[in-house]
Amino acid sequence: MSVQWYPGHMNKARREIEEVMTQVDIVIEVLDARIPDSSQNPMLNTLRGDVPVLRLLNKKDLADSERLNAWLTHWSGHATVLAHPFSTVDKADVAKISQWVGQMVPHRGSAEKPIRAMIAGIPNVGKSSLMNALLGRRVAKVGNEPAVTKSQQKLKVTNGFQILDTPGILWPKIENPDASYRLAVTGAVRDTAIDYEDVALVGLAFFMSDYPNELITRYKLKHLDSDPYDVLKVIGSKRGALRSGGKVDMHKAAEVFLSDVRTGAIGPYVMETPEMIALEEQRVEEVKAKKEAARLARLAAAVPQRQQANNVAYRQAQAENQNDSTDEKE
Ligand SMILES: Nc1nc2c(ncn2[C@@H]2O[C@H](COP(=O)(O)OP(=O)(O)OP(=O)(O)O)[C@@H](O)[C@H]2O)c(=O)[nH]1
Ligand SMILES: [Mg+2]
Repeated sequence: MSVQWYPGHMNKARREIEEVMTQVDIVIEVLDARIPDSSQNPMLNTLRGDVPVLRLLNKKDLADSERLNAWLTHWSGHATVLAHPFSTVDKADVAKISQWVGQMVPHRGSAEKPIRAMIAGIPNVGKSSLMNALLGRRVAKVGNEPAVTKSQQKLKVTNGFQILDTPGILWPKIENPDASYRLAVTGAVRDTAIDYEDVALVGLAFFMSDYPNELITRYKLKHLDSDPYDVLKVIGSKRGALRSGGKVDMHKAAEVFLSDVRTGAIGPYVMETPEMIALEEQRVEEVKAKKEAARLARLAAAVPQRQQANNVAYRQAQAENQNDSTDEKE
């Protein structure tokens, strides 16, 4: 099972990004620091081509800095990629953007040749918040849900620096099912496109294995059951997610838990490590290879069947021809 969400407005946004890419000097890709790999849009990477990218691992205030640093080390050494932990509410971070951008696009930055930067990324990562922070006023609508921005918006930060805000986009098929769930857990997928309980259980299983103490502290648990379903039930009962009759409302419990995860109420976390992603990618490749082998086997099996069918049809046609010539003689 996996989560997929690619509504029509994202396809349109993708086309518009493609159209303006040739007039862009740098892409500022806003990532979610809690999912450094899964929040990278492979489609954006393809559209970008050789255009340099500044990757901002935004919402660093919600992220576990140790795990985040492992990603920075993992990415270091790429000439066209610069990555920094970031927060749109950290004024010092925002002030560094023009320096980082200038470092990557040294040949521009004057009034005549301003640096043209495109802010892009998956939904709900803080692209519009970044635009507002850079301009020091509210020019773009911000909201704690995906797909708040629906069209592009270009503004001048200074005489030497222009930015373009774009709608958050995902891609038509998220191949790694685990990654698709992490995107849903952190809030990049619209709630109507997911099964709340499923997503909460995946999120809970992650916290149980990687951050059990934070979970115990947040929900004042005496111990941690081994089944996420049981843990979610306890969380629901402790947080008043009840139906009439006192039974736990699992949907409400899932809402409470996911809201805590998304706002960082449980504590800072990062859901993925480079090693884990490498393993998952290997698994995706294996599944793909198995599917391809099964497809080829089906094709191979179909050939003799088709040949047999052709032979029967040939014999029938021959028999009919013979009958016709016998009829003619008579
Ligand atoms: N904790 C935290 N929240 C942030 C940060 N930056 C942005 N946010 C929040 O993230 C949510 C999404 O912000 P937006 O700026 O609307 O995100 P977006 O990427 O433009 O979203 P779409 O337009 O829907 O693609 C809002 O609730 C912001 O307040 C940050 O550095 N830390
Ligand atoms: Mg936006």
